[in-house]
Amino acid sequence: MKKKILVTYKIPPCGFDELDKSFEVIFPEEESLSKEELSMHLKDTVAIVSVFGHKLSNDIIDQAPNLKLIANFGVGYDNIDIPYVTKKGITVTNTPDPVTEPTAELAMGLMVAVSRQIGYLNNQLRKPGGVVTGVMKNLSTTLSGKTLGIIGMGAIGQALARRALAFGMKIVYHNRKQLSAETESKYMATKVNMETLLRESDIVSLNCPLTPETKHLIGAEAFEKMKDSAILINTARGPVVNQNALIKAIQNKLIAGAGLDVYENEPHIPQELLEMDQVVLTPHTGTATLETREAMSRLVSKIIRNFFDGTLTGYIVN
Ligand code: 8YV
Repeated sequence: MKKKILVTYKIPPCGFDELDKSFEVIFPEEESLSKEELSMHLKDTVAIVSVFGHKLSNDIIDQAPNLKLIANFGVGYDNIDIPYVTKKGITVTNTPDPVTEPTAELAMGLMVAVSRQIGYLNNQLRKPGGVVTGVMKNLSTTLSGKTLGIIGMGAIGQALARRALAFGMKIVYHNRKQLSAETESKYMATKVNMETLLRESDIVSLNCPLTPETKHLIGAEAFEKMKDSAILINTARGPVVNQNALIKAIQNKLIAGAGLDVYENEPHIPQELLEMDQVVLTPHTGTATLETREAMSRLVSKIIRNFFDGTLTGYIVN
């Protein structure tokens, strides 16, 4: 019997044909593997490819006594109960490299779209009556010369800083670790405490993982500290922000707007957000480009190959 690799959700097949012939790779025919398909294969499964947005339940893990590897298709792995699988001796990996640039690109896009009212004006123009033009109408805010506060200065935070620098922005950041002097000077970035970041930033961008420490990191208290002209950008994880507090903060004009790619209960987006002119929304598409999806597949399949031939270096998160 061949050892099985279960790809739980539809992803490009790139790279999987290079896996040793001793493996059988099971891809879903539809969007995802059904419960029945999972149960049929789990006994002989040595690796599972998991996808964000779909919790990999411990019940599935328990049905796979030979499972050695969970290769997550994505950088964030809060869809997996890491302490539980670690106790079972299962290795978990992620795919940080290919997601860095497209996620930073979307964060930059949301910053421009909210501050220059691209979303709002685009919507208005299509309505009967459209937009009234005039020199002192449709005024928005320029990013050049403004301060961007980046919370989480890992690879994605740094890729965003590089873009913001090109837009003429000043960069402050908050991060668990201090960056090297060389990295700080590359982005002309200054480490500040959370309070200073919230008070001084014109744009606050979340680029940190979701952990027990970052859950609801941005809530009512944070919005009180932010400038009333500030914009919040979230391309990280929805629960880093207290969504109800965000809605109230925008309604009460504590901040000026938001650009969001992630939500507290995905794929649900609250009606209040959908109706706000000061908000630009995308449905968790930070990495949703064809090139990125293919690169993620190539990396995930390479990780599986290297794990089983004993040459894997890096990518292990537990
Ligand atoms: C998703 C992401 O994994 O990398 C991450 O952490 O959130 C995304 O890239 C991807 O969209 C698949 O669901």
